Amino acid sequence: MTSEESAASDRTCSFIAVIGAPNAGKSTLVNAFVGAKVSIVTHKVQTTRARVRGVAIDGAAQLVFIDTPGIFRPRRKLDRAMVAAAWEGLDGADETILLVDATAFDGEPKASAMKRAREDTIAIVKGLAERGAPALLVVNKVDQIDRPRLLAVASALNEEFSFEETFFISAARNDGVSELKAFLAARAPAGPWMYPEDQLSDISDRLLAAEITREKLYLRLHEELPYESTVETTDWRRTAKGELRIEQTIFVARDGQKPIVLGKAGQTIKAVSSAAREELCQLFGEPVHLFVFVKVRENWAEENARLREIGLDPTD
Ligand SMILES: Nc1nc2c(ncn2[C@@H]2O[C@H](COP(=O)(O)OP(=O)(O)OP(=O)(O)O)[C@@H](O)[C@H]2O)c(=O)[nH]1
Ligand SMILES: [Mg+2]
Repeated sequence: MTSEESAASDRTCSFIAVIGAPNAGKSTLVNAFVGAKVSIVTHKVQTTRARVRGVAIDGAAQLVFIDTPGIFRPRRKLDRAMVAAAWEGLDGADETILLVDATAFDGEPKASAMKRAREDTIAIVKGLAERGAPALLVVNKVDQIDRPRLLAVASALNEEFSFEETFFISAARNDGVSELKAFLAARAPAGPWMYPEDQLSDISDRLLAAEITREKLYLRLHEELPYESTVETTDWRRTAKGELRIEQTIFVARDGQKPIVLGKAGQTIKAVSSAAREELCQLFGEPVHLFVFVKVRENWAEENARLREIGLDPTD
């Protein structure tokens, strides 16, 4: 046996599903594990819409993290497909992490968003109990709350479900993430690596490019508008000079939303596309020509083709 073959035979590989209520910090955590941005992050709930795999290596272990959409009470076909995608993330996973935003459990809920995050989390814990699957409790955003209150959050949740272990982290500050990663690596089952060593995610460049534009859009739009919009990469080619040229379309649900996305004298769309272009240039390491259009498509959130385009499986 060559040394390379013996190294390969020692390898372990683990699939780790990361679930939780919207805005818990799941995508931030998966990015922190991978050490690169594979999934977009915003302060708004329901940012992630489909499952994204992020791949990290820790010694002999390859850890495949499955970032999932937040689990909440769904309304539209889009929402139902998102929640289904999150629960399906558990299928075939070796580990399940329930990520909880500690701030949502701190004291009496002050805002309706906190109340919703709590209710969503408790519903997920019940869902885990029904499945009878083991899970790890990871309490996030420890930078926001002091230790005794964090312990109270963890013990309250452990009363609802007997988690295998409890961890306290700050995904955004990369605090406690490497310890959690080492724990997962130590438990990874023996087996070959599922992805080539240099692959960081399973998302296509076309989809990642659309997601980056959606992130910039989410950061600029207010209230319901982000949830009522979607972004697709509609064209991807090399110019005669060999430069990367990308066309994207933002779909909104109503006529009145188009002028908001465009902004006064096109300022909003210009700011969105220039922020997206800048990030795409960095990501691909070359200049990118990006053209972003806006279209009204009333029922896009009910259309199978739109959902498939963003990596979802419309089940009904
Ligand atoms: N203070 C603090 N904020 C955090 C931490 N981790 C994530 N956040 C913030 O929480 C917000 C939500 O983060 P995301 O990673 O998008 O959360 P998510 O769970 O993927 O959200 P959905 O995709 O909408 O379900 C962002 O504003 C993050 O910057 C943390 O450790 N501390
Ligand atoms: Mg997310």
